[in-house]
Parts: sequence; structure tokens; C-alpha cells
Amino acid sequence: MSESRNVNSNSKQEQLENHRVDDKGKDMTTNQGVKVSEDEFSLKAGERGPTLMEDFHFREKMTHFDHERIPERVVHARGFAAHGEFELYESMEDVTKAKFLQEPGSKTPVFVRFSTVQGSKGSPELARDVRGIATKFYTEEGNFDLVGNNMPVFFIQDAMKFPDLVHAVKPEPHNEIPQAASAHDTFWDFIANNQESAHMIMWKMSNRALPRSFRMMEGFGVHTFRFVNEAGQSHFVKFHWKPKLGVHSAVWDEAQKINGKNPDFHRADLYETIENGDYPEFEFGVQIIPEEDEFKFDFDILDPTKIWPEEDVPVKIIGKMTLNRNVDNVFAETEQAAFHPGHVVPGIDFSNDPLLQGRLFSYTDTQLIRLGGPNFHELPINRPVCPFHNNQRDGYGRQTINTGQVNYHKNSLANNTPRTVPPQEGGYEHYQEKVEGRKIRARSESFKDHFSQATLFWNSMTAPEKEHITSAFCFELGKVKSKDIRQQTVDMFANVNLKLAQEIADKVGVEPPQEGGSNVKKSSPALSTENTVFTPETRKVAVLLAEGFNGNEVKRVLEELETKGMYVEVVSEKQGAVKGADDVEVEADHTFATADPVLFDAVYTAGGSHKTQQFDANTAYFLNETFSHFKPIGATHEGKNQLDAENLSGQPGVVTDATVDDFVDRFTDAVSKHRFWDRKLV
Ligand code: HDE
Repeated sequence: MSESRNVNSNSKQEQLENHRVDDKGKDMTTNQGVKVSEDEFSLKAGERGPTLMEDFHFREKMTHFDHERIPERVVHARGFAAHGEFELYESMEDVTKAKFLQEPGSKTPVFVRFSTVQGSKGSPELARDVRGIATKFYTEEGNFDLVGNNMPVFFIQDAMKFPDLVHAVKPEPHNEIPQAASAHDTFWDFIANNQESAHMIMWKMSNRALPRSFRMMEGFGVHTFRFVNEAGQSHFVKFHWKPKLGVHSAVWDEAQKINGKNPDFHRADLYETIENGDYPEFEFGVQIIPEEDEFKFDFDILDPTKIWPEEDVPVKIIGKMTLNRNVDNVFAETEQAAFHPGHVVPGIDFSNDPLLQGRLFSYTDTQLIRLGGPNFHELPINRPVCPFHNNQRDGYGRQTINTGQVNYHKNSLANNTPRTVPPQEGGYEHYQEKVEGRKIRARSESFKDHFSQATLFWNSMTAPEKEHITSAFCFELGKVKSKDIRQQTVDMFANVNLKLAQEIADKVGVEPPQEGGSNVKKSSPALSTENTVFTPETRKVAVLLAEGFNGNEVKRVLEELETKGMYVEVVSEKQGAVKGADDVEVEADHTFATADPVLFDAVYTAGGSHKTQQFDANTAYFLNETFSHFKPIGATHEGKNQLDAENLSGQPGVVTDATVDDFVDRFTDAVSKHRFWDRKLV
């Protein structure tokens, strides 16, 4: 026990710090430590002669470079991560013996990697896609990885089908098109012919697939896991992350443009807010079902295409994760992080969900090829904070120098150590579930309702959310060349909602289905993102200023907006100081060439008495784009005239009050609402 004590949030950081190297100010050496006198010219036989084999420095440098890349993740290749800590609010002792869930107030270091699924490592981040949210808890009993997504269900019910799903969604093999997109024939062919995906597709067509920020999405463990307490009693559990800033999204036109203007939009947002000390926070929730209630639901709780509606099984909030430190080196930490749903600690166990069971195989296997051997657990980012001892030895990249003669169990030479530990003293024991059955390749009857919860999701959406889903379907199927696949898909979704299917059919040029519909009338308000948290905090406001702007008043507005937690960034015609009246000067953060309205949450324009025609044209573009993406607009002074000129005055979310105080209040209110769906777009 003594060795594994004293785990606190800094311990992982300290462990990582031991591996940090700062090359700044140091002499250059080869990897063998020999000082290098010349690093620009290879060793040649004569100044104009051939390069010599003997040049060990050149060979070493080039060989290392040639081997710099490792295979990217086959899915979730594009990702970004941060360090943080998890703090427990209340003890979960009654349901689990996991140590990090016992002491209220206790803190556990975490590392979280966010990702998209389809695109390759360099792909744009605003793809319409599922997001991964994989958390490594470095607990004193070993690592617990919660490898989840931002959607609570999955496309398939059995791991056997994962390679097929991924082949279908990835760029098509004959031309490697499209990148970071599912709008193509093979994906929709898979969907229409594997209808268990219906529920997940509803999520994927919804605004959840276009998060505004990694900080503004929910996370879900998806599968049913088990909690096991000290008495050996088991409860089924589902895990949730709830972002403190609420769940928010981009709109599709905006997302597509962000991908061009700043393909690193999500990582930049996470990096910047952490650097600013606005640490992203996610509350940790659990839904718990006692074992004896396993069969009380109208769905199978082992089926990963089903949610447990929060209104039926409430989410109990038990802790909070705060991300408070960016990585030092993306390759060493983010890229080499190896997550695994099978990394569990005593008190957390598995269910028989066939998707989860298959994942338990896949993740180690994939790390072997990606990280090049069986010692990836020794990489600094993957090492547990507690000691680890066993008889595993050798292999590529081994770093531990195991001393002594004994590398086998059982033995007498080392007094039969490392010794196994009984469950009462912390040894992991798998839950002794009774299992009986015939060996069979089959899907359980209880997994065969593919549409009820898809309709539940649809019923729970507000009108703008439904509109988002409908146009997402029209876009995605609109890109499908095969009319037959478009027809099959539309016919499939008639089972979810007939009117939805008919509307899509009309837009994508296929026969509107006449039969279908669903008897499900139930809805679950927790599924709608309209019922989330709304706040102005960390929202980005573009402030358009020209020379001669109303100095003192504008300065006050900017200060007030910043005090209320917004990020205010000035856009002007040139970089450097913008001079206003009253001897006020502000520094331009961007020019119109480097900024774009899609990169901001709101725009505020105050113009300036010396504004040019070009300034007006740029402002008009900002206002119209922001307006068409339903985002808040504020205008004072010359800015107001421009609103009139663009016919935007008086529209919802367009704020033009006379006094500074009124303006700040009303504009802040508009920024907190984020979007004004009731605007009339012409
Ligand atoms: Fe994964 N998944 N997955 N997955 N997954 C991987 O592991 C796999 C599934 C998820 O940031 C791979 O290290 C199978 C569900 C995340 O490093 C691979 C099945 C959920 C990440 C793999 C699934 C996830 C991965 C690729 C079906 C949500 C990124 C690289 C049985 C609960 C982790 C890697 C990171 C990554 C396999 C389904 C989440 C190949 C076989 C369901 C967040 O092992």
C-alpha cells in the first residue's frame, strides 16, 4: 500500500516533468552525446565531391527524420488533448469500491483527448462527425480510461461489424474521396443496409455533429458498464460528461466555411482558453440501474444503440473535471496516448454489450501497430501513477531495467514475488456474473427494435433542431450519386417519421414514401440542446473599428464586455493601433484579411468617422454573414447607419441601444442566447 499512496493531481505532472527536456541554450550533440561542430553541410570528398558514408552525423539525422511518423489512428486520427483533474463531489461507496470515487473532494489527475472520427490526422475539425472524448484517470489503483463519444449511442450493435462501418464511412477506396465527410455513396449504402444505425444517424444529422467547441459538448461512455461495491454487489451504470458551458453548435454553412478559414478551429479554441485560464469544466454523471431491474425497460440495456432516457433514469452528478494545462509536446503526449476501454480499476467492470466486448480486444491490438510494440504503457503519458510490477519483459522500446534473476511466476528464488493480491486487498476480480448459453452467432431478439428511440430523438427536437436534421439529410443524401441508395435511405427513415422522409425525398429527387411512421409519441426534453446552459462566457466578439471611432464610449463597451467574460477582438483595416476620438487608441487583433465572421460568435461595429468605402464593404460582409448564421449583432454610432443600409435593424438579436449601459446589457443578453432562429432570412 505504501508505494501507491499520495496520488494527487500534481503527481502525473511531476512524472511527466521528469521526461521534459529543454534544448534551449544547450550545445548540439548527436544522439550518442558527441558534440556537433557543423550541422549545415554533409561530409564530402572535396567541396564539389560526393557525400561520404562515414558521415555519421548526417546518417543519424536523416534516419531519425525518415522515421518520424507513426501510423495515424485508423479512426479518431484527428485529435487534440489537455491535462486536468477530476474532483469528486460525493462518495459512491454504496455502489462502487473504486478508490477515486470514495472521498468527496479527492482529486485525480486526468488526460483528455478530443477527436473527430472519419478524417485523417490533418483534416479540418468542423466535419459533420461524431466527436471522441477519451479520458484517462490516473488513479492510485491504476489507470481508468473512459473512452467515450459526444453521442450516447453507436451505429452498430456488434463489434464484428466495426471494420465494415469504418470502411464504408472512410474516403472511398478507388479515389480516396471525400475527406472528413460522410456525404458519399458507400456510407449511406452501409446505413440503408444496416438499419440498426437509425438512432445514431439521427444524432449524427443533428447539431450535435457540429460542436461549437470541444468545451461545449456532452460526453458519453455509450456502453453499459458495471459498478461493483465492497460487498460484491453489482449495479449497471452509464457514464456522462456535462459541459458547464452547455451544449452548443455551429450551423452547417458556418462549419463548412470555418473548415477553410481555420481548419484548427477546435484545437485553437481549447488551447487558447486554457492558456487564458478559462479552464474548461465538465461535470461527471452516472445513471444507475440495479441488477434486479435489468429487464424492466422496453429496450435491452445491453444494446449500444439505446439510451436510458434521463427522465426515466436520472443522471446523478458526482464530480467535475477541469482541464487546466496544455500539453508540452503534441506528439509525445497526445499522439502517443493509448486509450483502452479495458483499462479499468477494481469497482468498475464490464457488461455483455457485444460492442464493448469487441472493443476490449481491439484497442491493445491497435496500439501494437501504432506504437510499435508491447511497451507502450511505459511511455510517459501512458504510465500509471502507481507502481507496476509483473514478469513481462523485453520487446521493442523497453525502458524499464528489470533487475534480478527471476522473471516468472511461481518461483521460490524471489519468494514468489511479484505476488498476486486477493480482492479484499485490492486485487482486481472480475464480477462473477452467471452465464449460461449455447455457442451461437446471432443477434438477440431484444436488440431488434431499431426505430423507436430514433423517433424518440426526433420527437424531442425543437423546430430549429428538426430543420437542422432535415437539411443535414438533404445535404448528405444530395451528395450520394446512386439514386437507388437515396431511395433506400429515405424509405428507411420513413420508419422514424414519415413527414421527415417525404421532405427529404422531395429534395433529393426520389419517390416520397407513402407508408411508415411510428407509434412512438414519447419525447425526452433532456435530448434537446435548447434546454442547455446559456452564458456569454468565452464567447468571441469581433469588434469592427475604423479610424475616428467614438473613443471613450467604445472603450467602455469593450471593457464591460470583457468584464462579463467575453473575448473581444478588434478587427480593422490595418494591424497596429486604431486611433479613435478622445485620444483613445486600441490595438487591432486582426485585419479583414485575417479575420472572418464565421470565426466569431457575435459582431459589434462602431465604425469610425474616417471609415473608408472598403471598411463599409467589409463590415457589410461581416454583418450579413453573422446575420445569416443567426448570431448576435451590436451596432453603435456609425455602425447603426450601416445596419440600416443592410436592412438588418430591428431584427431579432440585432442590438442598437442609445446608452452605453443599455447597449452592454442588451448585447450581453443577445450573446448569451447565441442564436436567433426566428430571424427572417431573405
Ligand atoms: Fe473506438 N477505436 N472502436 N469507439 N474509439 C479507436 O483505438 C473500436 C467505439 C473511441 O483519443 C481505436 O487507439 C472498435 C465506440 C475514441 O486515442 C480502435 C469499436 C466508442 C477513440 C477503436 C469502436 C469509441 C477510439 C483507433 C466497435 C464510444 C479515440 C485508435 C466495437 C464509446 C481514442 C485507437 C483516442 C479509437 C476500435 C467503437 C470511442 C481501432 C473495434 C462505441 C474516443 O482501437
